[in-house]
Amino acid sequence: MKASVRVVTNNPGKWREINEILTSHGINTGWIRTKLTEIQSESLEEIATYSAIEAAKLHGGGLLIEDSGLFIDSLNGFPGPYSSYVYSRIGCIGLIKLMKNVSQRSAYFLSVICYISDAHGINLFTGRCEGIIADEPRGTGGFGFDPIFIPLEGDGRTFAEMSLDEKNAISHRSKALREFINWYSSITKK
Ligand code: ITT
Repeated sequence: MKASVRVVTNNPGKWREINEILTSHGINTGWIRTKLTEIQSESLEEIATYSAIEAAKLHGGGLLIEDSGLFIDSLNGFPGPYSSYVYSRIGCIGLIKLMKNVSQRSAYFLSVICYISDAHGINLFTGRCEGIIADEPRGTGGFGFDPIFIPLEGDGRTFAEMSLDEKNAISHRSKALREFINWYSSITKK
C-alpha cells in the first residue's frame, strides 16, 4: 500500500503545489480544506505547530500543515508571519507601493511544514527561497505574492510567470517538502 498524507489548508494554490510534489514522489494525498486558527507569533514554526495540534484534534493524525511568509529585508522582514493578512488587505500593489523608491529589494520566502502523527508526534521542516521584489506585478500563475517575487535561482521571471513545475523546482515550499519527503520515506520504510 502507498503511504498517505492529508494536507490541511484553505489555500488552493498551496494545495496544488504540495499535491504535485508529494504524488510525484509516490505519496498518496488527501486535501482537508479548512481554515485553522493562526496565532499571532513572529515564528512560523510556532504558528504551524499550533495549527497542527488544532487540526489533529479535529481530524486525527497523519496531517501536513504548512505556514509560509514573504520577508522583505528593507521592511525589516515585513510582512513575514503576517503575509496572509497583509495580502488580503493590501495585496501585491500595496507592497509595491511600500517599496516605491526603495533600491534595496532583496527578500525571501520561508516555508515551515509541520507533520503531526500519533506514531511520531510533531516534526518540522523548513525551506527558504531568496529573491528580489519586482518593480511591478508580472504574470498570472501561482498565488499570493507570486507576481512580485523574482527568485534568484530563476531567469528573471517572477514566480507568477513560471509553470507549476518551474516554481516547484526552486520554491521555499518545495525545499521544505523535500526535507519532509526524505524523513517520511525513512519512517515509512521501517
Ligand atoms: P492556510 O493557512 O489555510 O494554509 P494561507 O494562505 O492563509 O492558507 P499562510 O497562513 O501560510 O497560508 O499565509 C502565507 C501567505 O504568504 C499566503 O497567503 C501568501 O500571501 C504568501 N505566500 C506564501 N507562500 C507563497 C508563495 O509560494 N507564493 C506567493 N505567496 C506566498
